[in-house]
Amino acid sequence: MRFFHIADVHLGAEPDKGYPWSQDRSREIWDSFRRVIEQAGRDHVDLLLIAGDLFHRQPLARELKEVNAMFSTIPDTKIVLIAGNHDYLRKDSPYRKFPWGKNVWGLWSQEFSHVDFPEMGVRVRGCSYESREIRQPLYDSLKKSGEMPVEILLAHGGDEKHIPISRERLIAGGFDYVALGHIHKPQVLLEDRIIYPGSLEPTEKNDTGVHGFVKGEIKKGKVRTAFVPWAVREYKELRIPVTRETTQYRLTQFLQELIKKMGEKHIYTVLLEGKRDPDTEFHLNQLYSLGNIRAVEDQTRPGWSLEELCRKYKGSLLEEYIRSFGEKPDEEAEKALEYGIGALLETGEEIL
Ligand SMILES: [Mn+2]
Repeated sequence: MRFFHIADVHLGAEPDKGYPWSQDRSREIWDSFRRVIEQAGRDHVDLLLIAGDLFHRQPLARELKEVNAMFSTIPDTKIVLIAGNHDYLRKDSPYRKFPWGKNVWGLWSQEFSHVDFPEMGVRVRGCSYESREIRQPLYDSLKKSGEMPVEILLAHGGDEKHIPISRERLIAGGFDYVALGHIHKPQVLLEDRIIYPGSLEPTEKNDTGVHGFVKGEIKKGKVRTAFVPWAVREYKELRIPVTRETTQYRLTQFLQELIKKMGEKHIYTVLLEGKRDPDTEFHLNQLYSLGNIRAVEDQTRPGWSLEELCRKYKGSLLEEYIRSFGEKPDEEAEKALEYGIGALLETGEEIL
């Protein structure tokens, strides 16, 4: 028996609203989802598990129609889904009354329920969110029933406000596989057994790293899984080392080449680090056009030459101040020293 396990697709999300690539991202999230369905068809997957937050917010009826149409293209694949905290089952949720296709099962209740597939010897158990938050650790006391050869738990949560999860208790539950959702970074709690695939596509800047889904096979009660990288893009952080020699021009060149090397489709947060020439001021605005750049943060510190300063301001308060830190100040002291130098220089030469 072969399965795909996806989670946190967040259809309808508009990542990085206001940025030039935001609309593309909205579309890419839908595309990525459609491509998984197509892949499931090509791979003759028996079971597609969707572990909550398929939608970023309440789904619209016409969006469910779209999703259901995609599902109908893989009639031999059984699809089981639950609602997460983002697409929770409101009283009027279209999830409840939508006429799903024959191969689709929604566990539309906050009470646990299950669906059995006798031909596969598989039971899938789970529950949906009926509100934005569930603070009770609902999965803690859940146990495999023993009524079916293979039992899968479809679960969504793992933080304080969204069904807190205890790894030990999940393991003790004895399920053959726990298909988790909610945490956007892929995470294996127990190899081949209890897994967060992470969000299919990253949906915000903190979703750094690779994204995709889990594929698995259950043979004679033994589960084997593999992570499938799938997302079109990644959020990446670029740390740019700056020295006293770094000019605006060189910074621009360096960043341009780096983005080319790392991939121009990715979305970047740029951090400037190190010690710059105290006289240099970087024009951060000019860097944004070099790629999909969300933010540029200048964390550089002025690289004073203490000797030079002492020479230039000989006999002054500034020299006295610098000398007071001794030959080799530690890192803390050095920061204080730099801060002090900056402040003294700013107050003006007349008092120095
Ligand atoms: Mn969630």
